[in-house]
Amino acid sequence: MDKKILKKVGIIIVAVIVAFGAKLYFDKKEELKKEEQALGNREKIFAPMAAEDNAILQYFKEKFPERKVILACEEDITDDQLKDLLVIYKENDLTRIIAICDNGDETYYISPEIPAPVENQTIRYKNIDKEAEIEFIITGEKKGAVGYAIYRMIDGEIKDLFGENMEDCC
Ligand SMILES: [Ca+2]
Ligand SMILES: [Ca+2]
Repeated sequence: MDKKILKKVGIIIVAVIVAFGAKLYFDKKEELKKEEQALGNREKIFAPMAAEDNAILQYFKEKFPERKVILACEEDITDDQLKDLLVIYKENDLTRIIAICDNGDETYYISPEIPAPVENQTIRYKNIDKEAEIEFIITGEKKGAVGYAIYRMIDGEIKDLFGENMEDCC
């Protein structure tokens, strides 16, 4: 091979390496962008903490002053167009979840409580079967053990429909 050709081949190799490097750089940037979007979506996926002046939250605090609210999230969980409230709270070292439902006549229905994860709790509302009552997914941890379960209000009770490792984190 003469020197001219060698030089051309050399230039092409360098160009390929530069292009490849640039591609890696942009791929990485794209990846970071996606991660950022996922983090932004996190806020949208998980139900936010109810406002301090939420009427049901105030009712709960007045009725159960000994219960420390960890997470309270508003949603209509009884499919009657009236907003209800799921409250995860701590009382005597026990972490529980309870549903308080608006009866529509300035009274509230209080469901029996069930065990809740002790740390890093999240509530996500999603009508999984796209029918009637909205389902809710509760996740959490206990000493690093992660669990979750899907629930629905049935006959005034929080019913566990499906779950995994929930007993390890409650
Ligand atoms: Ca309701
Ligand atoms: Ca449903």
